[in-house]
Amino acid sequence: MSGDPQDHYPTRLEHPIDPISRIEPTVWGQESDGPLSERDLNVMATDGYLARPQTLGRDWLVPVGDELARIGGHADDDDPRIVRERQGSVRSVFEPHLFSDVIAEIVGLDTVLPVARQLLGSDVYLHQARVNLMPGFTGSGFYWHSDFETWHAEDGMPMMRAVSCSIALTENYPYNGSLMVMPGSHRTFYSCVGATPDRNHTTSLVRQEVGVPDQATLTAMASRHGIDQVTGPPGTGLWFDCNIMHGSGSNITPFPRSNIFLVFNSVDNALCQPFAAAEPRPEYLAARTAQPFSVQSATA
Ligand code: 6CS
Ligand code: FE
Repeated sequence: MSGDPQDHYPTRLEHPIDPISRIEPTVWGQESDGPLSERDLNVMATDGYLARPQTLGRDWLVPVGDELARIGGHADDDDPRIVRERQGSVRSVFEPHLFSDVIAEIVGLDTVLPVARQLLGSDVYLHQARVNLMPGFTGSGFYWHSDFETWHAEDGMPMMRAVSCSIALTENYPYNGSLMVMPGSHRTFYSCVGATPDRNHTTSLVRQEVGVPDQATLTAMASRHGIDQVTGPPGTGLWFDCNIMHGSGSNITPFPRSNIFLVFNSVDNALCQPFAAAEPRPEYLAARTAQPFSVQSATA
């Protein structure tokens, strides 16, 4: 489409191409712009992720846990924002901030919104928000992927200027499906082979099959970057760059793993037409209005 930005990160191709070096910085702001220290900013720039304990203080954990149980328990089957596991349990609920005042309030906390603004060096808005409920015994994981690959291909996100904040509501052990990341992988874009099927999002949120690197590429990436597993107590906020390679295993333990997952995008990185899909995904997966997020807009 004329006027749309150039595609620096071609993907969903017929044939493999070499990895592409990232153009944009990971950290756009400075120490004086917000709560993160110089050291935090350096960790984020180098590793592509940063864990911050007490993103949600102790007082929040019980009310938020109750809220998630309520959201999961009242899931309406006709609502496309509810994504279920194949065996029926609720896996993800999108746009929870629009029907839960508690979740909307969390987005505006001093430990959340100013961090997003500092990392992206601008006003931000919510590109996507969800709660992920990985129950004990039956929770299934997420295969290796870069979020940006999907947001670029299917949502038309032009640049790498987005960051996710995953707030743990339960203890993340090494054995209950906690997140695995490849530190430093965010500085390279690994194009994927295979065209996007129509209405891909109706299956990809349970099991992603296109937009994932092949096994040889993942093997090379893992030997180059290594794999870190992110564990921690409830309330921990994990910030991770939009392009970091990550995934999680399934959860056969009795211990559930649930989190609130907020994706912030810079208002200067508004979506355009998808780069590798016929139609943009629905608004509840990818907001198309880049209005700066403010605490008032959350509670209005
Ligand atoms: O679809 C999304 O927006 C996110 N979910 C998955 C399973 N993969 C890509 C991206 O992280
Ligand atoms: Fe992801």
